[in-house]
Amino acid sequence: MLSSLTRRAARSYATLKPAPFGQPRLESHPHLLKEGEMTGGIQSAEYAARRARLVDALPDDSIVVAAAAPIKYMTENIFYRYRQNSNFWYLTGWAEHDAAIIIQKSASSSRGYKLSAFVAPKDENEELWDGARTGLDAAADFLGADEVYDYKRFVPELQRVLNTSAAVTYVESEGNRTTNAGVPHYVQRARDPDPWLLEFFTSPRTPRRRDLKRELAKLRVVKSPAEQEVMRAAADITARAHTKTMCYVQPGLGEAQLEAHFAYLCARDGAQRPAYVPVVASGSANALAIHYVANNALLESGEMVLMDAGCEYNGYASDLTRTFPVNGTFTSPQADLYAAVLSVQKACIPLCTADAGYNAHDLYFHACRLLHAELTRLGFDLKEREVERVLCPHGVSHSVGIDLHEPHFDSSEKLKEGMVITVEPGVYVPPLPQYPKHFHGLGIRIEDEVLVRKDHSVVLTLSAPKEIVDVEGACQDVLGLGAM
Ligand SMILES: [Mn+2]
Repeated sequence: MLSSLTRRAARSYATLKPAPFGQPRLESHPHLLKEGEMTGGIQSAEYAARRARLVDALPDDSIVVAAAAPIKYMTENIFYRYRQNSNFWYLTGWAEHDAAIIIQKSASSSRGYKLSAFVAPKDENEELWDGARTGLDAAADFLGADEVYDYKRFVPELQRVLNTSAAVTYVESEGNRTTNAGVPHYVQRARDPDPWLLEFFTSPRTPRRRDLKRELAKLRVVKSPAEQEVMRAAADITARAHTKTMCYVQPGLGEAQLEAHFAYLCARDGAQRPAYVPVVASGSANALAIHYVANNALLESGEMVLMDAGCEYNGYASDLTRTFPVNGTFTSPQADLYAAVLSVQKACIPLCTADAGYNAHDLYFHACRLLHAELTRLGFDLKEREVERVLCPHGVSHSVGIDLHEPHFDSSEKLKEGMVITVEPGVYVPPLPQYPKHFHGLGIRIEDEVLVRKDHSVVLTLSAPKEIVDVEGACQDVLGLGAM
């Protein structure tokens, strides 16, 4: 049901294009959303349930602060396509920037917490430039907030709340590999934040400040049934685009063309963006670099191409790697090495169940042990742990979700029902004299996304071929599927 407010807004804007809100809504985008959904595939009620579960797990009177990501700029005033902060998205489904929430756990509230939201107000002039905003009135309804304020009031209100309460406060420590954790962007941009607020965020030991990211990681690692369905759809789009890219591959094309072809197919099927910069690595120099993303070499007959690429769909990432022959047929050393990696990958997938009792570490060591045996069979003379040190130097599993690599994934925690993880053994043979010469320069990785169930595992990326005969068949397009 729509509240009268939403209905009124929808009615008064019904004839207007663009849509009346700052993100797709059933009223304006019935092709993207169903009744009750806040974002594609996820109900408003689920967002409320996530907040309630978070609050339940925290001490009495805790405060939670989460904010939208800032716009990022490529150059002076040229912005990148906006992507919402993952945790803010998880808690709200709100797609606009200049937004934040403060959640106060409170026994006196009937739902156990009070939710204050801060969003950009409607502004005819600015909306003329930047497109529609949802505004305060509709935000109260969409977010189920107790109070909604102009985003300008966020930092002053945060100061007031922190000043008047001694409760433990959960905030996201901003920063990543390139920026040190520290003062969040909203405090940096505020007019004159109180010096103690800067201190609150920068002091390394504030007993009152705790990391929201860690708390949410515990919830995010297990996917709800609705999340599983969105992730299945994301994986489907990605797997289909991989298959079609195999149909498209031929000598003389460039890695860049495969990347573009893949990106086009994902976008056409509804994905909003690539989940990461894809690896499209042909030939030895490229495939041996795990994070090769230059993607600017020409594909030569007789080589393989390793493509690690996935889309983001309705806020969830997908992750898939296939290695396939440029001319449609593996050479016999390529096929031998491919079969070795494939047998390891297939042996690991059934272990991704709650009942098996494995964690991601165990899976990695199990995969390395199997790979050691497979490679020995192929004539490699391997020292102990040489697979881990040289031939497969990366882990074989990580958690996937809103982020491609979900934060704070504990690889020593037993796999639980509802987790989505990757299984991605690889082998990369450097041209060293101790390895059989015919394998020199071959790099192969086979990666699927797996949903963990109690007593079985579900491969979400199922439709991308991985058996040799199927991969070759797709590259030769024997079924006449066509590259589109
Ligand atoms: Mn991966």
